[in-house]
Amino acid sequence: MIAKLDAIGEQVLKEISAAASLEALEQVRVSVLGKKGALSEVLKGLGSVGPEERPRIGAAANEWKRKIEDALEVRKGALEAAALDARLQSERLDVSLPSRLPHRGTLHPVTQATRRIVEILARLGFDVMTGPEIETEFLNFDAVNIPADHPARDMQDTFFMGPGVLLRTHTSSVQMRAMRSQSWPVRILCPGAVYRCDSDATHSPMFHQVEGLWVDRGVKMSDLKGVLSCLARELFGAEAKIRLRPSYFPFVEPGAEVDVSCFQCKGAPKAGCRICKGTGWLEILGAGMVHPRLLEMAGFREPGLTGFAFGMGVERIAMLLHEIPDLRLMFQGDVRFLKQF
Ligand code: 2U9
Repeated sequence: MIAKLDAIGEQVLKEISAAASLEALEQVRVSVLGKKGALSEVLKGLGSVGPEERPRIGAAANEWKRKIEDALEVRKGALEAAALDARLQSERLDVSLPSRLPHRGTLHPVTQATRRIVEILARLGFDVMTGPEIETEFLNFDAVNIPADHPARDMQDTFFMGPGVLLRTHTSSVQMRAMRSQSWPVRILCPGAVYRCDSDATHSPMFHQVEGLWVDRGVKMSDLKGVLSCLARELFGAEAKIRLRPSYFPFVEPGAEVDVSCFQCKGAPKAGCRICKGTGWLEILGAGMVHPRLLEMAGFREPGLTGFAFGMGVERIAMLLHEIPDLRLMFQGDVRFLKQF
């Protein structure tokens, strides 16, 4: 019986060291130590052995059981370590690979154009002022010479928020706030969003303006022309010229629409020019000498005080600068469009 035990033991130790996986090892364990395992079967036959033999055989069986359990434990540890090694190898990371760069945003063309206009005019001494987008009807209309029932109110379809309160239709209200809260001279720029109930290929219910105002003793139309030519040259190139065409804006008298020479045609208008449509000129803003009624509304009564003002739509300027064909592209937030600027 001892010889049988030894044969089983030796065989099992070989099988243990040959087991190539944890599952195979478990099968070996069950085949020898399980209820119907080889060692258990031998021990079941112990009853037929004489009492003097039994302790010796029992001790030998226990000895083999212990040896087998130790061998199983050692092999299990080795197989687990090998499995861990294989996993680490397969999940190996190359920590020296460069990381993915975060997507870099760009400034919206309207923001870029606003900043450029402000930067140019700030060099001429204009200070930037901002004000509320929700405005009183008084400051948006009455105080800038657009009284109730005046046809000019129809030029700007208005979003009313409540009686006497509206979304500003221009930043003129900020210019008026500035004049009413400070003394002359005033030399300011008012950039910001404005709202008009209007929407098609060339109009948006929200757009951006930059308005400028210079009030001092003896400010003349020629000062206006000088400031605007400088702005045009800086924005559109050193050869850019401007021209003024008489026009009506309630805030100014006289008023003018201002054109810049086409930067594509460069002084020699071409019939098929896609930018100026062959006219040689591009309308960029409106301007004029501040209406005496506005100076009065601001409480500026000093004799000899005059001023000029101008206003422009920034989307229009950005569209001209970048040859953007449709205003609506400005408001769609399409990254494929925005990342071009
Ligand atoms: C005060 C005094 C004068 C602002 C002015 C314009 C002419 C003008 C338009 C251009 C295109 C608006 O964006 S647009 O639709 N603006 O033509 N704006 S003079 O004059 C002022 C404003 C406030 C106190």
